[in-house]
Amino acid sequence: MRKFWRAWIMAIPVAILGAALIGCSGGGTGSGPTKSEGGTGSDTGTAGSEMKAIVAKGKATIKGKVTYDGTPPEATPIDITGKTDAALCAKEPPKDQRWQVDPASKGIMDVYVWVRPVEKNEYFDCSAIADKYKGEVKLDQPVCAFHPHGLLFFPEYRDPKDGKKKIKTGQTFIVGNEFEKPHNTKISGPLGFAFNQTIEPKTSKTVTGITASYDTPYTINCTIHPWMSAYAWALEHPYAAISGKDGSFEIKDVPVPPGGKLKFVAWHEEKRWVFGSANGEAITVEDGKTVEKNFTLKK
Ligand SMILES: [Cu+2]
Repeated sequence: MRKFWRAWIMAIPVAILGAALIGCSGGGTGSGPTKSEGGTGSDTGTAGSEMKAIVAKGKATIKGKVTYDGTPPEATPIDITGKTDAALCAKEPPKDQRWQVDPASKGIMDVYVWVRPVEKNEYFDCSAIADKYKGEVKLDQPVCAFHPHGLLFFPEYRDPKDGKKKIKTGQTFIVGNEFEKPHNTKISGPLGFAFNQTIEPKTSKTVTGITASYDTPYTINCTIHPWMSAYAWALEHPYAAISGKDGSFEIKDVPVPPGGKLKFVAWHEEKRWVFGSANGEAITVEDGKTVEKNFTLKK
């Protein structure tokens, strides 16, 4: 199972991962500027309404599995004949990563799941846990594909004293290049975010200015090797996960609001919103309990 924190594990050296922390991450094959996902406008639409921190009544776990409905598609090789660095890139033959389905389990990898409060003016108070996420999230390019293909960020959280303000967690995003040739990483994201820089061989760069959004992912490409793609979601809390090879995911320590109602959201790079919109669908959680949330997708 690849959890939320897969990315953290690679990047955050030690402390954080010992206990059952919560994770975050996001991914896709997009090209060109990231467009709005047709979300809720909640990222910017809070002006005027007071933001309320949820007073949690315990912690729940949400786990489940995303499986392919029908005969799983095979990962299609991408023909890079004649493309820049084709011979070197062939060390890791590129494949279309939009549908990564495990033939045995039919599990779908790199589906993003997270929770959000029912009301747009509500938020989770992450002030007590934010420190755990201070480390690095690293995106590697050992050959001509991004590793991992999907990332989650927890860059900032809402100020418990004034929910309209966001406080940085201190998490940093590093793009590395272990390949013997340059990559040129192009990232677009929420609020017109743009990063477009060459990463020379055996070097890395820090990407700054990542902000949380329930509506818009980060789309990551390489302008030198245009088949390369990755996605990332950055959220204002860490209650998220990315499905692993067998399609399974687990979100731990989900704050239980009074009444237990939350929204469960899922996103796939080609299908986009699995439950209709960035609002997801209703889910009920209970302190100390695990909710099973299984669902299917098909092309
Ligand atoms: Cu590249």
